[in-house]
Amino acid sequence: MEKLIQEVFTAVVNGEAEEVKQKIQTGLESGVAVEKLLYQGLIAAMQEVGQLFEEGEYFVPEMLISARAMQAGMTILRPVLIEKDIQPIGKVVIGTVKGDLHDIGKNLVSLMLEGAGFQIIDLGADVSPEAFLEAIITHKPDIVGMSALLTTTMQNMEKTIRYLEDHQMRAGIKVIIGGAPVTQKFADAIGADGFAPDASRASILAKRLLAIV
Ligand code: B1M
Repeated sequence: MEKLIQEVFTAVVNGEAEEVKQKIQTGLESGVAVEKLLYQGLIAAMQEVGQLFEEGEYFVPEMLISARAMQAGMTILRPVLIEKDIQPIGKVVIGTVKGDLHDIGKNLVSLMLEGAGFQIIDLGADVSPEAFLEAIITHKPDIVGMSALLTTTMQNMEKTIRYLEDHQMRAGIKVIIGGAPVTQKFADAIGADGFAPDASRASILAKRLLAIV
């Protein structure tokens, strides 16, 4: 059994989506606990991928390929998790802000957050402040994530935060932001709770903000 978990881990790190699916399926059929497959297989592997990225061993393409392999495994695990009512470590509503169609980085952040054990409600790109507000009311997330790739659209992060404040929906929610033109200084200036320069550090930040080690 330990061998199978190790194989899931290795397949995710190596980005072998089909292998991950097969191993997860075999694991479930032979009675391996779904928690083990999730935490010691998929999530531990994505932590390793994040580490390899930080160390400069992996770059964005490798991280994307591993994240997709993790997602392939999740397609098999997700129904079992729902059936067993295994709770995620937190809920994140995420989107690229209004006027901005860049979603590759945001998708990678979503994948890393999912890999860390969060439930993701991905609103896509070109998300208006109104749509963020509606999603917050509907899904009651712990974290709202905003991405922007254009210097013109990063201003919409501030507009969204002000809009949430105006509608008394800012308290109790952590707002994290990122994207190529975004900086920690900008995050501080607009009153976001955190900034991450990449997907790996976004998942570390999200856990830190919810006091999950
Ligand atoms: Co656009 N584009 N683009 N583009 N594009 C840039 C951003 C640009 C820097 C290119 C350039 O001129 N050198 C430039 C912006 C200039 C500026 O504002 N200063 C630019 C421009 C000008 C434009 C258009 C205006 C071009 C035009 O039409 N005249 C137009 C705008 C459309 C719009 O959005 N309204 C446009 C369009 C497009 C495409 C549609 C063709 C395509 C997007 C496809 C898509 O996303 N589905 C595109 C692309 C691909 C790029 C570049 C080449 C690559 C962006 C990317 O995907 N990077 C980009 C140049 C560049 O960045 N080198 C460029 C890879 C991705 C993994 O990185 O998104 O930075 P990134 O995400 C990272 C981190 O930033 C961070 O983690 C991610 C992963 O590690 N991160 C977060 C991101 N979001 C986060 C959220 C977090 C935390 C971390 O918390 C929630």
